[in-house]
Amino acid sequence: MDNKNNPWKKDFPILDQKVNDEDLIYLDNAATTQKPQTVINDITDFYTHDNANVHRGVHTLAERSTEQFEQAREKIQHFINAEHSDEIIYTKGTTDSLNIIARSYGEENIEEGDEIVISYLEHHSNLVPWQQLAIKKHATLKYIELDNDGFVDLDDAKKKITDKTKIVSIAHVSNVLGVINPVKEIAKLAHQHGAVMVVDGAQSVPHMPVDVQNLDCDFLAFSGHKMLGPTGIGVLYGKEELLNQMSPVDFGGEMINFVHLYETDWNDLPWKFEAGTPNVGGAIVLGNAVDYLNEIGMDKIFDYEKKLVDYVLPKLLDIDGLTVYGPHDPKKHTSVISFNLDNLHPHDLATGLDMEGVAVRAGHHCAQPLMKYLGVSATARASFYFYNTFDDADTLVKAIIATKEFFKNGTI
Ligand code: 7TS
Repeated sequence: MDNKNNPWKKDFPILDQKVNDEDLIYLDNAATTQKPQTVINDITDFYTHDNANVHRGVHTLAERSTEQFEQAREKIQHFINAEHSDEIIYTKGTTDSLNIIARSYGEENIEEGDEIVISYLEHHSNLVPWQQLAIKKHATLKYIELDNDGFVDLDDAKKKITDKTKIVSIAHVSNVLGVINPVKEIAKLAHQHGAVMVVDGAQSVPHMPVDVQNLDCDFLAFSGHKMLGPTGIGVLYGKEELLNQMSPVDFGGEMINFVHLYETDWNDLPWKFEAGTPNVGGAIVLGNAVDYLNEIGMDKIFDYEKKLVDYVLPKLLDIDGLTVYGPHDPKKHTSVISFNLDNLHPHDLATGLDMEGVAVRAGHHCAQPLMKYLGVSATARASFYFYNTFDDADTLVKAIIATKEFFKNGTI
């Protein structure tokens, strides 16, 4: 499929530009995705016609914005197949969502000697909150090993999750290795031992159908900006029964039912967890981004990205001196692909690619323990989305080869 046959690329105006005199090829979608014109227009439309604070005015604009804000919540509910709309809490993003779980459920349920189980491939935002909770509560933080392909290893999960385990928290899709972890099976294990299952969906929800009832996870965290929406808006899904038992972590307006002089009654879900003026425009526009994704269909997005990986991964593996991390079988690899070129720092590789117009990320990808586990200090990473074409994949391969040639006599 060439650029002309990808029906979606043209919807993203930012992609139609030159970088260093070359066509921009944006392959940093795991960091953040670009926005289609319709979503960009929705931001302007909201602030041009409907902007008002929510849940507190009887005037027409306040009613309009409140209605759209709550409609967006229902769109997100259906998108991840949550049972109730009050299980969808607006947050700032995945990091915020995970911190809320740690500060509320974690603080209330973890005691000395309890275990929290994560894995070696977690993003810092699904690691540091649990690490700090474990330190504070004198609990034990345990790491599940990865198998040879980089998947969270189920056999090791069976050993690490015990009757002392209270919380298990795992990335659905790794932002470095591109693996889809067996979170449904791990949730089952967690539940057999009476623990709750948290899924970090930052890299899965934008790319594949995610059904929280099917996964039977207790919590799911994800970010709007990685799925065509604006920055500063994200979602915390939690099972209603658990959220109802949990205390809010932020206090102020919106999250109260009645404030007495010396005590306060909390508001109902989901507002109990949404103190202060929320990101009204962000939430509404995220709902519109969900509409755009639904119009294509998440199955179709997943299948298209699979075809891109089928096409590009063997070509990358063929480049002499290039090490690709994660599975080498394209069927096991999602569209996040990390690699290193022999004798070249990944920052130099990424700078070389930028000279060819190709945007990739280089660094530790907020996963320093994983870098240590892999025995590297950093990697370069190309991450595709459905608006990337097979031509983009070819350009990446050519640009890596060109960069290799450029640096062949060393970097100094
Ligand atoms: N979890 C995973 C698996 C992620 O990939 C990220 C962001 C986060 C959590 C945090 O999301 P945030 O929206 O709250 O920042 N990952 C990346 C990345 O790979 N490059 O930049 C951000």
